[in-house]
Amino acid sequence: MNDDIASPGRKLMARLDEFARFSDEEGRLTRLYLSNAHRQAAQQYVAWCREIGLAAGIDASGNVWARYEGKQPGAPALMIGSHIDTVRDAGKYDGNLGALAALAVVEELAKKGERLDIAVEIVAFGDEEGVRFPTTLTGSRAFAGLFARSSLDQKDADGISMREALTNFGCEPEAVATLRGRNVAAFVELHIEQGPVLEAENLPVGIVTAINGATRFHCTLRGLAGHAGATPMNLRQDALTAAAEMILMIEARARSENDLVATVGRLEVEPGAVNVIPGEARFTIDMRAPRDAQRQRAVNDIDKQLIAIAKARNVELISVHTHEAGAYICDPRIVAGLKAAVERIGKPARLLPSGAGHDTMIMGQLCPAGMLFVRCKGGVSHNPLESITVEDCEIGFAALMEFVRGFKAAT
Ligand code: HGY
Ligand code: MN
Ligand code: MN
Repeated sequence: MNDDIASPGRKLMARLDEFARFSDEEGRLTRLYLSNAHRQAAQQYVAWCREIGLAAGIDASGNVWARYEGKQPGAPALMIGSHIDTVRDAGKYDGNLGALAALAVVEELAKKGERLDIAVEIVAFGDEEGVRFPTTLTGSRAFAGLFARSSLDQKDADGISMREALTNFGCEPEAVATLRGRNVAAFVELHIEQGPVLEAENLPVGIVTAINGATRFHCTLRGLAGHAGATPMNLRQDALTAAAEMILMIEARARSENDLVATVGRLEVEPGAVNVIPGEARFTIDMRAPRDAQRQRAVNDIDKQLIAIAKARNVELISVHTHEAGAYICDPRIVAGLKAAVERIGKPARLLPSGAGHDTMIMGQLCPAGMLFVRCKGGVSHNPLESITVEDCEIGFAALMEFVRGFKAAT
């Protein structure tokens, strides 16, 4: 393996370390959509693009986008990239690896003065995780012309609307819905696997066949706050114990079928005093499955059982579906192209599905799309322990580079 620090894989790892300092929180990596950390990271990405002669810009939804022309100006583009927003207390590879790898690909081409039959466009999407606002995949939805204008009115935990946040970021909110990218022949995303399969089979990279669909809910339970000592158990309207029964029901429903997963990632309880019966509880549900019918059946079952438990416990339930993304079957031509590229660099080409959601599932509505996975240690992600080796980073980059060089736009 090339030990030269200038090797693209090593340089990419160094850049990922540098990029991780752009955070909204001291001592841990949290980079939310349209935050200061997002602004700093986006500006750094633009600066790195300009260093290699790319005219990069930040679009109306906060994505950074740049184009490296092919042999003929105006040629159809292969778009590569990923997201640069993160979850709270994140690892530094989820999303950022693919966004910076895309930059590294163009950097490699520019360094060699290499021009392809296609143009290469690179993108750093500003919001994929959907941590700040209830909706998610905002950057790629905007780029794919699938942005719902109503999302502009969604508010974050501080009551700031997406519209205000976009304006404060220097973007034009009303332009987001009309952002649709054009002349994109295909989209490919390099991303960490965020699961255990490649490591278990001792493989550095994999090719994604399909991406799980997802439904997110936000549930609010309103009971009656009361005295912890003076209120008999049979006269309580305890919002937290109602939430607890619902959360265990959700887990049991997900456990009842293969491939179905459900997570309650956030739970808030009011008023939160040791001697007060909780009057209000709020929690989120995230449900995923590889087949939309399977997920929809589970969502319908859970909707019904939430209502039944709320009724039995005499609490008010407000349940809102805040996000819906259908499962995406990666384009067979892209899958075949990625498989051939991995084999050309001499690595086994393992095909596997993605349990995690990605911008690719949205970009796949605009153009043929696919993904390359890189092994991550223990399959751990959405966690500061997330890590990849420089060797696997090098292999992931080489496979992406090989795909880009070999890509032919469908005529
Ligand atoms: O939640 C997901 O699947 C992705 O990491 N946003
Ligand atoms: Mn991601
Ligand atoms: Mn993620």
